[in-house]
Parts: sequence; structure tokens; C-alpha cells
Amino acid sequence: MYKIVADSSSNIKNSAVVSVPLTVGTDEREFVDNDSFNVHEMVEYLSNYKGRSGSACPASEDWLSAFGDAQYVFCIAITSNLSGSYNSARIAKDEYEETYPDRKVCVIDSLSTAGEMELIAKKIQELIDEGKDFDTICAEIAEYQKKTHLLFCLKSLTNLANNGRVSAAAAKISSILNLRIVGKASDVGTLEMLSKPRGDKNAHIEILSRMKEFGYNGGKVIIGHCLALDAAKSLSELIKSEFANAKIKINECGALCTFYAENGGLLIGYEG
Ligand code: X90
Repeated sequence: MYKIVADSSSNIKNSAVVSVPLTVGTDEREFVDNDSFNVHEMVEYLSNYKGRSGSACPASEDWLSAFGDAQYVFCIAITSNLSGSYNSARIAKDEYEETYPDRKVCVIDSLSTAGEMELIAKKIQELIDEGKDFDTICAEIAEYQKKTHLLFCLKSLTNLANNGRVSAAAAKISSILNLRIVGKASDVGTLEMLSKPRGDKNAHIEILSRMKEFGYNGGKVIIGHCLALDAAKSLSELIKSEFANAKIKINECGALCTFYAENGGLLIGYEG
């Protein structure tokens, strides 16, 4: 009766959530962000490719086919300020509800991506398990979103800048040796830069301190990493050194997040 769908920027690998792929590609090759995606192959290919590379969001048909024949659909999209995914999902919703007047779709603009989307998906599942009805869940999710956040820690902003998602000036800073760009998903779902710590250790200290500043107090954390499992693990240890009972999950990023967060990138979704 209920179905949860999310676009692949969520990095969710859980059979209870249907993932709708974005794609990453060049003029010559396309990587679909699905189960058969191989991160090493894409990173290797892109590092040797000299031309332009970019991404594309799901079409409304892709969302529609993910809805299947569910009566109630919860649909989670990457921030509408950086991608057309949310807009495609809205079109799919209108078509679905028009074709099947007894069915309903709740489209959620995550104003974020990665782990923050997964937190939303987990919350929806909890509310479904508690037996809440569709409209109540939609309303409670809107409330829940007020207390979920996303921090990012990136070594390079090149692909973001080349695709118009951050300024060239911001990207330039990231080319300075060993600097990390720590920032957050802003209230309107854009990248907001916070600071430029040097090296992983300082970056992790900065991340934990920002998490606390934005209300973190031992709740759920989902760390997405782009070929940076060790960094994700040290950050997780640091968080646990202050919040022993923190519920921390580490995820490998899929194609979309790996393309934009790039090698060494961390995306930290957490509850405030
Ligand atoms: O529609 C498309 O082609 C997708 C475009 C997505 C562009 C941005 C993806 C960002 C991925 C980078 C750092 C965290 C961003 C914070 C979000 C507000 C991850």
C-alpha cells in the first residue's frame, strides 16, 4: 500500500526504498547510478577524460515507473535548487494522481542530498510502521526536516563549479594543497561554505564542532564517503568519543554524489 522512492543521490541501498537513478556522463559515455554502477570504473574513466562531464536528473517517466501501482507513495528528491529531480517528481505525481484518483503521492524536496535523504526515508518507514496515515506522515516529515541537516567536507569543487553549482571563486580555494572545504546545505538547499580547515584531522574536528553548533546531541548520523572509508571511520570515532551512543552509519556514495563530492569527499547527514 505504501511505497518509498528516492532519487539515487540519497545513496540508499535498502530493498525497502526504490532508488530512481540520476546519470553522470560525458559526450562518449554514461554511468547510470544504479546497482550495477562501479565507482572505481567511473572515477578512473573521468580522470582520463579531457572533455566536459555532467549529470542528468531522472525524467518524470522514471519516477512514474518507480511508483509502480502503490496507493500511497513517498517520494524524496535531491534539493530542487540544484537539480530538476524534484520538478520531474512533481510532474510524475500530477500524472499519477490524475490517472488514479484514489492514489496519492507526497513529494518531498529534501533541500539536501545523501544521508539527509536517507534519514527522511528512515523516518517515513518508522511512521508507516507506527500505523500513521498518509496525510499525518506527510505533515510529520515536514516537521522532521526542520531538525535534519547536512554538512559536507570536500577536497575539490571542480565538478560542482564546472556544472554551475558553485562559483569559480569557491572552486579555486579548493585547489590549495591539503585544504578541505567544510560547508552545509543551506535553508534553501544550496551549498553554503563554512570554513577551510587544513588536513583531515582538523576537518573532522571542525565537522563535529559544527554539528554541535547546529544542535547535534547524539542522534542518528549517516556519513556518505567518496572513496574515503578511512576518513569516514575516523570521523565516526571522533563523534563517538563525545557521543558514545550515537547511531552512526557509513555509506559508500553512488555515481551522483561521487561525481560532485569527488575523491575524498564526505557528506554527513545528521539529526539536530
Ligand atoms: O540534476 C542533476 O543533474 C543533478 C545535479 C546535482 C548537483 C549537486 C549535487 C551535490 C552533491 C555535493 C555536496 C553537498 C551539497 C549540499 C546540497 C545542498 C554533493
